[in-house]
Amino acid sequence: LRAALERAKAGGAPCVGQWMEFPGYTLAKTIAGLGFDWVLVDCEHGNIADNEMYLAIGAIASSGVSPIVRIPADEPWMMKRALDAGAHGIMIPMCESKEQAAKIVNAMKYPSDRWPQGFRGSGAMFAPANFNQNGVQYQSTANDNTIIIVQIETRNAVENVEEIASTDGVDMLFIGPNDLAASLGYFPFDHAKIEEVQVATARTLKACKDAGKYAGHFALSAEIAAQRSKQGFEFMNCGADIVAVTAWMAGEKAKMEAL
Ligand code: 3PY
Repeated sequence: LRAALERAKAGGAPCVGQWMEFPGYTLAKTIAGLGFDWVLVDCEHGNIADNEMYLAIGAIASSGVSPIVRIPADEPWMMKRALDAGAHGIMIPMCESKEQAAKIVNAMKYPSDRWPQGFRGSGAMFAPANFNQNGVQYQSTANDNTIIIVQIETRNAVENVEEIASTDGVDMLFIGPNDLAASLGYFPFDHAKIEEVQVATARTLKACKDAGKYAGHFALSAEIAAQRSKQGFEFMNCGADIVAVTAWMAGEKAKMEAL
């Protein structure tokens, strides 16, 4: 995942993925088989319980694609479950301060000289296989290999965004535009048209660039993803399974009705 992010940062193709809201090994395998850089398993808003998260991660990683898990909340035990299952990256919703970001980082780092405050527990039984490593290799490289993504999606987060971006160990700030719009007092789905949301978005992007961190943005189509890539974001999805299913099926239904 880091290599794909570095490619994007160097001006190459953006680091692009898809969003999974449905559970299912075969679904994860099918999406990953399309050849994205990553597939995100959404345990915040998706219908994906713990065991299904394990299955999806295995399906994605075995296709040579990076599994990322969005956990439901900033809880160290949830980070541990997703890391131990073999996630290559973890996304944490609603990060609002440098203190919170630092706590998140410490929860995801094994204690080491570099990370003396790290408190991730040893015992990743299944993660090594999802990195094509043995247990020793995994434990000695996980601190460097695992990408930590915090979401910027509230007014408080934007007010503290430079400090959050400067937090050691945070790899990426990822804008959740719907929550951000809601937090700023607007209707979520209109975010692209709202000046205040776009000002907050630009401020977040600049904070990432100034701190040398990756910048990510949620996108539900290739058109939106391309706009964000042009703006300077390195990482974005270009859809979600639930959107693909409903949009395509509704379209076919409409065509049948028009016959
Ligand atoms: C948002 O748009 O708020 C997100 O977090 C994307 O799911």
